[in-house]
Amino acid sequence: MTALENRPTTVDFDSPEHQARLADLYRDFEAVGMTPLWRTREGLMPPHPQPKAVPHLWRWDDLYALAARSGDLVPVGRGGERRAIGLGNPGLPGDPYATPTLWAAIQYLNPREDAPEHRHSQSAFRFVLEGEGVWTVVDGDPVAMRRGDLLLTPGWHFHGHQNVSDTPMAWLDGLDVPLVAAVDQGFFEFGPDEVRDKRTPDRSNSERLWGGPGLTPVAAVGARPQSPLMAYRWVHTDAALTAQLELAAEGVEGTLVEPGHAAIRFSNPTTGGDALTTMRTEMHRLTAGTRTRRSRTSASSVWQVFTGGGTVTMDGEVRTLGHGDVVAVPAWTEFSLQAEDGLDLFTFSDAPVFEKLSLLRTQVTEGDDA
Ligand code: GTQ
Ligand code: FE2
Repeated sequence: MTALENRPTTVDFDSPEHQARLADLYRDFEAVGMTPLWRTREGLMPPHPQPKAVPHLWRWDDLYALAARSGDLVPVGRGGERRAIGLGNPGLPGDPYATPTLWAAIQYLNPREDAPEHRHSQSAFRFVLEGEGVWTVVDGDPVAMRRGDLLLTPGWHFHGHQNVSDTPMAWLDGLDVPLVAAVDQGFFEFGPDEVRDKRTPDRSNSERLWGGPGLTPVAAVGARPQSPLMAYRWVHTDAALTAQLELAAEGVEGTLVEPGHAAIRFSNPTTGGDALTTMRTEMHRLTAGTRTRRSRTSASSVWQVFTGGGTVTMDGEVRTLGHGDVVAVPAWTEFSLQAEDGLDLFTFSDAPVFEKLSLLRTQVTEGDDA
């Protein structure tokens, strides 16, 4: 007799005998590491993202004051490598991560202090809210760090930082640390203990080679996954944003610039795509009184106010924004910005990862509930 023929034609699912056999089955599933989908589907396949991370805001005054205190108390050296303090999302307790994919930290260097060279598979950038006097040396190329600049350290490039000035300097670091950890792709190597190149040029070699607008060196033609340009200077960013707003105000057709909202993306000059493979970096400018439409995206992001003030609304909750404040925006959070006077913001996100995987979704919700 086959098992099929042996099967009862009617099953009484409520019978104590059936319930006992079912309990045995679930126990035996567990013993061999099997999990039935019918008992877990809603956790595994929710209708939309349900992040553990929560919308959160850190005040610059708190970040800077605490970083400065660590400057008095904690040396920088081999092992710890950096005086960088990660911003931990309260929805991700135990992990110093701003979102499940993004590390955001304030890094602080005292006058005449060096942070030793190393390299890692994680990609990094620095955004400078204020100050100057530090050069970050990327694969032997000293790159000046000044207010409003974005400096790249793509994955596996050696880098160390040196403060050659008589004042401390602090900046925002962004890395893909949590993403790389989650997928077991972390590699790390020490470099020389001393930063190798003590020169402090105004322009890095990477800018001399790649810094002409739309000008590709013919000897280096060809797509590269990561940007070969290590510095995006505030004079250029500022001029581009100003020009966008002027064009929009003049009513010039075909610019696609939204009135009152200019934005630039820091791009890889060899492809036109994102400067880094795992993180999107942008600068936004809202004119006084401008409010962005409410929207959500499956990317998670971090924002830092560069200049000006206003408010951010996340899932209906309004928070004021001031100089240097940092905001974490989890996936699928309904988000909008409002400028009071003018508002310049730097932002980074994990969007390029999900774009490449055909997972990225974005939705304008403004009007849905109006
Ligand atoms: O500056 O090299 O915030 O390696 C975290 C890890 C900064 C850095 C961080 C790092 C760095
Ligand atoms: Fe590093």
